[in-house]
Amino acid sequence: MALWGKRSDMVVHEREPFNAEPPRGALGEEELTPLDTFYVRNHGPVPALDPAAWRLTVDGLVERPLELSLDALRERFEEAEVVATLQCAGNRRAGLADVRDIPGEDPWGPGATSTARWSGVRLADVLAAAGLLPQAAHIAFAAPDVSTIPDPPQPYGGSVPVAKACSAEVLLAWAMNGRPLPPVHGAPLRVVVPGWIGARSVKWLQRVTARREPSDAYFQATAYRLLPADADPAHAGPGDGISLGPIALNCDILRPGQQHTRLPAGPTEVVGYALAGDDRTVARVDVSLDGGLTWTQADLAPRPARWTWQLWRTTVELPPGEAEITVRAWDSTGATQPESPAHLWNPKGYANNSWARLRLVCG
Ligand code: MTE
Ligand code: MO
Repeated sequence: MALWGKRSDMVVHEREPFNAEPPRGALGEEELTPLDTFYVRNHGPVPALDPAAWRLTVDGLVERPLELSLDALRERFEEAEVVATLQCAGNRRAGLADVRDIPGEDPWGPGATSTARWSGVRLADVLAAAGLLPQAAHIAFAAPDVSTIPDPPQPYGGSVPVAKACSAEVLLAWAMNGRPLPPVHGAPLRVVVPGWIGARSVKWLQRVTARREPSDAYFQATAYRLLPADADPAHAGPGDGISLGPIALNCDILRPGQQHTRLPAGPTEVVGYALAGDDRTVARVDVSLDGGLTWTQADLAPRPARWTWQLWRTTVELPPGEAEITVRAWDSTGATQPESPAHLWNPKGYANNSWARLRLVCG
């Protein structure tokens, strides 16, 4: 059965709250991810908000607190559009869970990554209208959905530093791929923070608060932080670990589809994505058939827009027997991805950007 308007072959990690990613192959078809294919990451039930009664509060370190209806947002501010890829910090967690168990977190594959054309207004314009005060260093976002996993249950929220919040690319979006924002993606209004972990793109936005400090919402202060490998996440408190912000350089293989697929030996087309965080770009994608001893370069498609992933493709000659395709990307600073998930393992399973590997049986 199609849930929340999604395609029937979504990999559903949880039904309530709904969490699902598209199957690998589905992502590589198009540069913009269709609405029925775009991944969904929810920490609590989807709130039912009445768009007519809904208001956005803008408060904190501003000269003029605002309360804006959707009509007021549309009338007072210039409409803006950004094509951007969202990626969850839990993307590819399955590769970390293979190294060591990660209790309580879903084993996402490479599909917690999707790209859309977002439209709405610039957060910078709304903050300017409210008169952002110079003491403001962080912009916090609050939403009404509540996650019952932490004890006590916690409403969703997060923040980004003022410099990112006031950049031209950060939107308050009411549309996705030219369609009204679907309820499961945050209707009536969500934040879109291109280049940063998906967790900062707060859905069902109700309040924007300018602060001196980052948000103290659970999902900013305690979750989405990189704990040391020997930490016990059940006892992690606010401020422990490293706060995740800009996403890490990453790539994965989207076709041929599944691990351990049987394929004829010989020339085979391999397709995947690569994505660099924040102000970096993907410079090169390398492919290896010998576990990384020697590499050839994949053809990198032009980046569809400033804040998006890039698809890449190459043809490899698969030998008979067992084969393993290994892929890594390089970014515009000359950095590349770490080889092994074993060295990245962390108790909540975030930010797995180790080399992508696909094992096949050929012949
Ligand atoms: N916003 C709210 N209010 N509640 C949430 O659970 N999940 C976050 C973010 N915004 C979340 C949220 C996370 S972790 C991610 S990765 C993205 O939304 C996912 O956006 P999507 O479901 O539209 O793909
Ligand atoms: Mo996420």
